[in-house]
Amino acid sequence: MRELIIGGAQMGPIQKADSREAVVRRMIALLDQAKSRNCDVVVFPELALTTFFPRWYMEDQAEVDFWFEREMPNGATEPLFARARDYGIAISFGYAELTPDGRHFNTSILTNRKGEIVGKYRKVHLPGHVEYDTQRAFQHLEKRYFLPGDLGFNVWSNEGAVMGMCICNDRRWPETYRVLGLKGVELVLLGYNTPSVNSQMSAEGLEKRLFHSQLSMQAGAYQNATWVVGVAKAGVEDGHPLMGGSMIVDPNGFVVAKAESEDDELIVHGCDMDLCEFGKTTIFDFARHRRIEHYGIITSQTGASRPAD
Ligand code: CDV
Repeated sequence: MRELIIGGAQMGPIQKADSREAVVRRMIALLDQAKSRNCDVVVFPELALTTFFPRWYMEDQAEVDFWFEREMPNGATEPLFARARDYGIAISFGYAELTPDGRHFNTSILTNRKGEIVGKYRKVHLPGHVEYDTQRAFQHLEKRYFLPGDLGFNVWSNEGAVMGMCICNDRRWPETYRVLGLKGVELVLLGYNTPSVNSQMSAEGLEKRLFHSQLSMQAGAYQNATWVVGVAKAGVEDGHPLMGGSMIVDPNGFVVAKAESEDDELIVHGCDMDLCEFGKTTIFDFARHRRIEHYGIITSQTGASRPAD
């Protein structure tokens, strides 16, 4: 048995006016709870330090850059790293990254129990659009503010498990989990900010949004025999509702812990990494069963082609 007690630290809304320091105080309070429940690893949401700013259309690059971190840790986040280090808890959280050479990414990091950053991931599947879209109920401008991630889907041997990360929209793509699965992942850590209503279809509301999120994570977990921890930033940010539904999914695809609120809430489960072994050595023993001679189209083609009528 290789048990890690995992905490999913769902966060309630962050308003535009909230400072990084105030948000970090909330993250530390969640870490305090995690310590009292003996957590080994705590996962925070995508863009955990700020409001989900890609909903706002901005033309002034200085205004955009306000939402980005130039280094990690930095003055605002150092207290979070210090508390995690004191507690001996590994953490993962998302933030907007501005590199020294001026590139912008939607990023997440992973630390070990000593508070050292051992892994970095930059979001690959950026949803949304580049220009203001009058057809949408609200904007989703990730394609305007971020570059697609350039680091690929990696895993790290960390604190006794093979850990990988992805971010929000990545969780809907089977390619994400399969690449991680091919690298032996046992624990996928991901955060998300998912609007409660589809900006392009008002009939797609909370129930369907929660269903799609859960469906994606359950499928990814089962088909790759891995634990998946998905953590929301939820609630109403400056009038814009984000769904909750943070959950921990086991390597059989079962949900073993789930958030009930749309606020700061810690979900906890003792996750045995050895539970991954059965699926990885039987039905999803990739070495024995995958037929790569038929999969080439997956990496050579993006859009779907249809047969001629
Ligand atoms: N932050 C996200 O990536 N959100 C998307 C929304 C736009 C669908 C998601 O996949 O949840």
